[in-house]
Amino acid sequence: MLRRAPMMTLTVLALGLLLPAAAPVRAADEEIDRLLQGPVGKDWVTNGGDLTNQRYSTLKQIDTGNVKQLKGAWMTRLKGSGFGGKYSFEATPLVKDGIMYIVTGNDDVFALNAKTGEFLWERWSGIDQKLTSVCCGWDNRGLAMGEGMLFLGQLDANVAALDIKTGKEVWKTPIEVWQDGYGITSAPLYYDGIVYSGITGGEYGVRGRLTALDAKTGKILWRWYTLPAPGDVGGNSWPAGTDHYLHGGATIWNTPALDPQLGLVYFSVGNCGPDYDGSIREGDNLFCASVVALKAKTGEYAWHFQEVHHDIWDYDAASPALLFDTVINGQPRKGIAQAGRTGWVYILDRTDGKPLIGVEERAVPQEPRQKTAKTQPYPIGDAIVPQCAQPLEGYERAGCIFEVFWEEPTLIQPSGIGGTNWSPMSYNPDTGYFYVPGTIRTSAFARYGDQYKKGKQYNGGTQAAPIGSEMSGTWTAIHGTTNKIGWQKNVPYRVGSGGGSSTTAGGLVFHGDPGGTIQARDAKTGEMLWQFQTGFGAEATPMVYEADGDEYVAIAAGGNQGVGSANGDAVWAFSLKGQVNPLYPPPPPATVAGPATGPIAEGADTVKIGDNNIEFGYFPKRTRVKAGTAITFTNVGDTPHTATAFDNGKIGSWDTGVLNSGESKTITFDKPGNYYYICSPHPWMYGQVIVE
Ligand SMILES: [Cu+2]
Repeated sequence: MLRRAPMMTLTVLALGLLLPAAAPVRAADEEIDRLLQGPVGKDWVTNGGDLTNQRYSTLKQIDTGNVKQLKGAWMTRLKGSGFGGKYSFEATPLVKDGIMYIVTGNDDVFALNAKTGEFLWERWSGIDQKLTSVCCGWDNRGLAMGEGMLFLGQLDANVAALDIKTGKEVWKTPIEVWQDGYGITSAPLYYDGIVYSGITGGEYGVRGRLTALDAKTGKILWRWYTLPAPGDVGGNSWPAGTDHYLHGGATIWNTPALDPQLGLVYFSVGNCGPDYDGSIREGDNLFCASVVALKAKTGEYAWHFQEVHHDIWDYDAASPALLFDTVINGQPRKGIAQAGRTGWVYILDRTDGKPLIGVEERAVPQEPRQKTAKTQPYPIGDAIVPQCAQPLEGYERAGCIFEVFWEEPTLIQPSGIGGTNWSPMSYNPDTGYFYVPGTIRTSAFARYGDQYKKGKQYNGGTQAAPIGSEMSGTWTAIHGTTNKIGWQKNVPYRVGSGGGSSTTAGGLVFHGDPGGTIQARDAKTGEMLWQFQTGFGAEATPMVYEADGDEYVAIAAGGNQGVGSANGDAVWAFSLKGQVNPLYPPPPPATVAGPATGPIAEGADTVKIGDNNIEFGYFPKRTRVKAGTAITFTNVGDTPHTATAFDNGKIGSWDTGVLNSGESKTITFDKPGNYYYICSPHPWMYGQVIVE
C-alpha cells in the first residue's frame, strides 16, 4: 500500500505532461467574453444583457426618485423595415461603444448612433417575401456580437454573420431550408468562439435542435436534437418503431444562457407536434416543453427537466431560461428559472436540473384516447395567472390546467399562449424578484388529427379564445427563494407574448405595453412611476445603456401579431436630458376575443384573407348576406390560411380547408344564423357571417 502511492503520483504527473491541450487557450474575443460574463454596465452586448439572461443593469443614474423626468432622447423610424401586417417587432437592441444595433421582423439590421439615433449603416436581408413557414408573425428577437461581427438567425433558416463596422455579410450558413417548415426567430448567443442558435417550426412537423457554429467561419460544429432518436437519451419516451423523432417539433424560440464555470449551455424547448393530438405519440415525449443543459463545448447531454409531460395544450417552454445565484436555507445555490406557458416559474438547480424549491408530481385528469400522462409537475409556489377557465354558454366542458379534451371543444386556462409565452422575464439581485409578464386568456381546445406533410402546418387540432371572452395580463414579482408572489399588477392587455422586462440597480423595472407605452415600476412594490407613449405597440423588451456618461433606456416599438397591437418601425431611447415628447396613442389591441367590433359589410359575398397589408385578418371581417348566398374566401396574403367554423361549442362544422396564397374556396350559407369563424393555424383571426 505504502509503496503504491508514489507510483500513482508519478502516473498522474506523466499524464499531465502528455496533455498539452489542457493549457489555457486564448479566447477569440476576450473583451466580449468578459462583458458577457457580466454584470451589465455601460454596454449591452447580448440579447439577455449577459450570459445569464437576467436583463439586469448595474446603471443607476436613473432611479425611483428621478425616473418621472425621463423623456425621449431620440426616436428613429427604421425606413419601413418590418412595418406591416405580417410583422412583430420584439428585438432587444444591443449597444457597444456608443453604437446601437437592431434587427426588425424582416431580418433587416441597422446600426444607429446610440446618442442621436442617426443611421450609421443598414443591411437589408432580401429574404423571400413568400415564406410560408412562419407560424406566428414575421419576427426576429435580436442579435449577438463577437470577433468584430454581428450574428443573426433568419426566417429562412440561415444564420448569418455581418461585419460590425459595415453590415456587410461575412458568412451565411443554412441550418435547414424554410420550405421544409424551418425558420429562426430567436436571437443567437455568442460566447468563446461559438454561436449558438435555436430553430423554429414546431407547428410544421420539424426536428428541433440547438446548433453550434464556429463564429469565425460559420461552420457547424455540432447539433443537439431536441427529439431523441430511438436509442438516444429520452428516445424511449416516444412510441417504439415510429419516426416522430423526425417531425415531433420541440423547437427553440429563445436565446440560451451559459455558465462558463460549469461549462453548460441552457435553453428552453417548445411544444410537441402535432400540438393538440397526443393519440399518436404515447409517452412523455422528451424533450418537448423542457429546460435542457448541454456541455457548452461539445453539445453533450448534461440534464433536462420536463415542465409538461406529453404536452397536448401547446404549453411550450418559450421564454428564455435565466441563471441566478441565491441562498436557500443558508446554502448558496446556483439557480436557473424559466417562466412557462403554464403560468408557473420553474426554479431549478443549474448544476443538475433538480428543483431548487420543490416540484410535486400530481395526478391529473385522464383521456385515454389522448394517451395523457398520469401525473404532471406542479411547482411549489404561486402561479402568475389564473389556472381555471370560467364556464361559458355554449360550452359543455370547462376545466383547469391539464384538463383533457378530445373532439368536443373544452375551455381551459391558461390557453396555449400563456401564462408566459415568448416574453422574457428579468431578475434583480437587489430585490431577489423575477419580473414576469403574464397573459390571461382562455382557449377552447379541440383535437381533430393531422397527417404529416413536409412543410405544412401539423397541429392536430386548434385552440381559440371563445367569442366574447375577456383577455388581459399581469405583471408579477416572483421571489427567487420561495417562488411566491411579492407583488402583482393586473394590466389591460396580454403582455406574455412579446415584450418582457428589464431591471436596474436604480430600483426600477422597465417594460413595454401593447397599448403603446413604455413603463417604469418600482422594483420593490410594483408601483408605476413613469409611462411614456411611443405611438406604436411597445412589445419588445427594453434595455439599458450608457453613452458619454448619460444613462439611456431603449425599446423597439412595432407591435405584435399575436396580440394585435399597432404595427410600427420605431426605436426609442430615453434619458434624463431627453427633449422629445410622446406621440398620440395608437389603436388599442382587443381585450375581448372575436370580431364583435367594427363595421358590417352589407351583402358582401367575397372575403379576402391577408388583404390591405394585414396578413392575419379577414376583409371584410363581418358581412351580412341573405340565406342561400355563396361566399368566396380568397387568400390574397403570403401565408396559408383557413376560414374554419367557430360557433361557440363547435369547431369546423364548415371549413375552407387550407388556402395557399392565391387560392379560393366558396361556401354556401343556406340557413339564417350567426356564423363565426377563425383561421385554424392562426386562431387569433376572427370573422363573422350574419345570414338573414
Ligand atoms: Cu391564418
